[in-house]
Amino acid sequence: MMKKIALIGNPNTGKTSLFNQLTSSYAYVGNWSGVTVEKKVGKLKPLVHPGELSKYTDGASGASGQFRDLDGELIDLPGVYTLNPLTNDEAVVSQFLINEPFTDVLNIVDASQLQRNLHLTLQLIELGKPLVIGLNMVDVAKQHGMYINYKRLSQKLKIPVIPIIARTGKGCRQLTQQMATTYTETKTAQSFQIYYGHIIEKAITRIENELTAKTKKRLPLPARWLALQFFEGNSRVYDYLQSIIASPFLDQLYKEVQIAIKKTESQTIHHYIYRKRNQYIQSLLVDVEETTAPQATTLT
Ligand code: GDP
Ligand code: K
Ligand code: MG
Repeated sequence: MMKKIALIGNPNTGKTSLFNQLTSSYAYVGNWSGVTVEKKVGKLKPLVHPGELSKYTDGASGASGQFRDLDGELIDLPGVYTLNPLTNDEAVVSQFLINEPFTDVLNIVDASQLQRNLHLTLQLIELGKPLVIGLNMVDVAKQHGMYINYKRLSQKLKIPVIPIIARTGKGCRQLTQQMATTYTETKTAQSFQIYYGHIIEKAITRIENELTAKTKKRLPLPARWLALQFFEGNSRVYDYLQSIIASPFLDQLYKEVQIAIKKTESQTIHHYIYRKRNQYIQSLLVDVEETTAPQATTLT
C-alpha cells in the first residue's frame, strides 16, 4: 500500500532537513489552495538495503525483525505550535487534516525544546492516525547537557520514538524502518488519552453522540479529536462539524461549557485545555529528561 505521510512539527525543528533526507524527488511542488503557503510533496527513497537490515531492526523501538519496503509520499506541512488556526500556516495544517487523504503522521520533535513541542504531539496523538515521532536535535539537547530517555518517552506515549539528527541524516534509516512497520489506527487512538476533567469530558460525549445521531458516514477523524479542537476554538473544525450538526446546538454547547469552565476554573476553555496538556507534559518530562547519558544513546 502506498502511504501518504504528513510531516508535522513546530517551526524550526528540522522539517525541511528531514524532508530532504527522506525523499529523493518531488512528487509535487506548489501552493496550498487559497493561500501562498508552499506545498511540497516528495517521494520516499529507500534508505535500507536488505543486507544491512539486522542493524536497523531495534525491537525496543517497535520495529519487527522483518524489513518492509516503504512505498509512499511525504508531505511537508508548514511549521505550527498548535492546530488551532490563528495563522495561515495553522489553517493549512488543520484544513489538510480534515480534507486530505493521508495514512500516517510523522511528528518531528525538537529534543531541546521538548516541553513546547509536546503540545502539538498530544493533539496529533488524539488524531488517532498511525504516528511516529522523530526526536530531532538530540545533538543540541546534548550540548545543553540534556538527554531524552526516548525509550521511556515511547513507553509513556505508546508511540514509537526514534532519535535523529536531521541535519546529518543520523537515525533516518531507523525512522524509515519504523514508518514501514504497519500498525492499526485504532491502536494509536487507544494508546493514550488525557483526561480533561468532567465538564470537558461530558461535553465531548455530547458531540460524539450528536455526530452518531446525525450521520452514518465514517468520519475522517475521531469524534473526540473534532470535539476537543472545537472547544479550543478551531474554526476549521467548527466549519466541518456544522456541516453535520446544526450550528445552534454547537454554539449553545460551547456557551454552556464556557460558562462552566469560567465558573470553576476562572479561565477560558482554550487556556484550560492548554493547562491540562501542560500538566501532563510537566509530569512526563520528570520521567524522560535526564542529565546523564543513558547507555542506549548511540547517536552522538
Ligand atoms: P524547519 O523550519 O522545521 O523546516 O527546519 P529546518 O530543516 O529548516 O532546520 C532549521 C535549522 O536547524 C537549520 O539550520 C538546520 O540545519 C538545523 N537542523 C536541523 N536538524 C538539526 C539537527 O538534528 N541538529 C542540529 N544541530 N541542527 C539541525
Ligand atoms: K532556522
Ligand atoms: Mg521548513
